[in-house]
Amino acid sequence: MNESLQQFAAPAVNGYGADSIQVLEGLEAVRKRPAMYIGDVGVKGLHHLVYEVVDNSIDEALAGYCSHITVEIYPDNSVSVEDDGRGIPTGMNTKEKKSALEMVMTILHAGGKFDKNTYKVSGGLHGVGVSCVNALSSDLHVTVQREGKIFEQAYKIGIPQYPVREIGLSDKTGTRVHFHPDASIFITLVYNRDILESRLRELAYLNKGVKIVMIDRRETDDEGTFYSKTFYSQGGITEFLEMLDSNAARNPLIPKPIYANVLDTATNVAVEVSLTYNDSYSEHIYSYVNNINTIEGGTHVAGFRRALTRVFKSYGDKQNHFEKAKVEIEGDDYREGLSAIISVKVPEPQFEGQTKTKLGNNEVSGIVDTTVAKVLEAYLEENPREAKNIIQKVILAAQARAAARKARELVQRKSVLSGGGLPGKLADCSERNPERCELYLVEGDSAGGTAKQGRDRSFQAILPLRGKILNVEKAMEHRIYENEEIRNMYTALGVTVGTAEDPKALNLAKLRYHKVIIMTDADVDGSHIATLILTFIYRYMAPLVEQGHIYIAQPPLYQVKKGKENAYAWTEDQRRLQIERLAGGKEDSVSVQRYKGLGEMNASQLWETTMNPETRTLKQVTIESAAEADRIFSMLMGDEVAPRREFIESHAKYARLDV
Ligand code: 0RA
Repeated sequence: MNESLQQFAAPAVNGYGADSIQVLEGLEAVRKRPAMYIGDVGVKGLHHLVYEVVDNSIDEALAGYCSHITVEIYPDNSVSVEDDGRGIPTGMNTKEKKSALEMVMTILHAGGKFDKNTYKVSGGLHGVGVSCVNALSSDLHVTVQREGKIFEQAYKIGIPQYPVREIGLSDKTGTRVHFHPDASIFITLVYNRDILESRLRELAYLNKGVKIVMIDRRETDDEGTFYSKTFYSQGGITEFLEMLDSNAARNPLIPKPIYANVLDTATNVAVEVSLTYNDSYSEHIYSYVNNINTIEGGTHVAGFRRALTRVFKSYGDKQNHFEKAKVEIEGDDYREGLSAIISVKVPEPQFEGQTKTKLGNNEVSGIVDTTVAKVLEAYLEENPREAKNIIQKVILAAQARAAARKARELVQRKSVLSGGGLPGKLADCSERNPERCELYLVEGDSAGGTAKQGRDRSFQAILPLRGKILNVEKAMEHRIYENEEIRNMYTALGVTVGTAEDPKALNLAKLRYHKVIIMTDADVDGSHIATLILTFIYRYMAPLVEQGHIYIAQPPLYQVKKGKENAYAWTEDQRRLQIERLAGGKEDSVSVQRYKGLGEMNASQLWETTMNPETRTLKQVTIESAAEADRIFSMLMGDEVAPRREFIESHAKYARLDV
């Protein structure tokens, strides 16, 4: 992985001077520390390569020159991205004595130098542009159609194999990049179509009018046609919002979302907002900056909230609605049942925060505030019936909040009064140092029983959860604090709600376990339960996720046995390999047991495969994976939770916990 580029460079860059040494140093930096540029070298980084190239095409679309993008996955897991934009410029740069195309493909950050006056979605989060993809590809081939001609250049680990050359004539324009991720860099090379599709779908909604076609050449139907899907939205974020709410079975309180779309000419900041109210009890604000999901929010979200609160407060006060209802309204009350998408395009975004997904640009806050306030005021003025529906919802929220506070206080008092009395169902461990303690959240009493027998009781505690825990998406807040399983989780964890500064903040000072491991069956029901638990934790105990305390256990799917020898498999491939190993591939001389549930394993099997830190695999849930899963699946998939869990797991950081 760290081969010196110079070593390969000599024959390929013959005749190049000092500049090319700099280029090589740049590319070598990317190959030495790929994670710095694309996040990681696992599933996530692999997919990031595609986003990086697609983002460049999206930039062309935002500049107004591109309307079609085609992404193809090939059987060798190489990927091509083709667009009908202007094509990367191919002319010679007199100073560098190189084609602009070669510079864009080989110099970090070179892309922007040719085309300044547009937003760049590319180069956003980790991005350094397509040159970074080039550096991390064993082979890359680019074709440009421009000025009546077709040009090409090929590279290996970023190094040009020949100067840019003309290979034909064309009356079209556009760019096609075909790359093979480098096997010596990436842990995995297999593209997951679902992950790519959810991003492409999102991009189509965020950039209305752009048609994105995805072709998977690894799969054909009976007629030999490749799998393909088209993502296209005319309605943009409004359609996105309606789809999210309807998939999550949230019913709108107003017939059409309220929509704003404004370009601030002084700063070139573009604001697009769509918002609606529904009959749910939670708030769903999805925010984007240059097509990047800003899960930590930032100035655009702050401006949006401020405008919303101010306009509704002033409207409700003016009409004496709040006075009549005799309730004190707080900021949160204006956002119960709110669903909104805020998408801003900012020329030079400043990203802050733990995951670098929080917008810092101060000027954006005022621009969003003004835009939203103006549209909202006009809407309330012109739609009194809808306005009344929303105000009534706000009043109900305020009343429910008072009830929730009482329930929350009950939770707190209980744990104080009972002197930290632990739930009866908890089988605690003997170790008292939280750093060494683990809590398994296990579905059902029977699996809980097996886990209790199988565990190492010195440091592993078991909390069985009964059946399906409350769906926090659909329940009012006070019901959540009243729910027994949820209360058990708070008490077992030693976590309370409310600090001196914030009555809703999570107090982790007395956290009793540093690893909280969700262990459920690997079937649909188990997935549902794992997802409900995760949704609850994400929405009510996010700091636990942020601080890396949440994990998902990985029970095996198969046991392969021959005589006294016995092995476990987590995937089909592993199952085949084990049969091969134990019996030379003959499935009938071996016994293969398919585990459907944790209950089918005995205590020692469960320990050996799933709980023993020496042999188990755990997946750590990161805040990005939790937020992304929440965003994509509470919504895109509605009640279908199996793919949701699969998504969380594929995005969760792989953690082998002998560390
Ligand atoms: C630099 C300048 C121009 C376009 C591009 C880059 C460009 C890059 C990519 C990457 C994938 N597709 C792309 N399409 C365009 C502007 C060219 C001009 O002014 O004609």
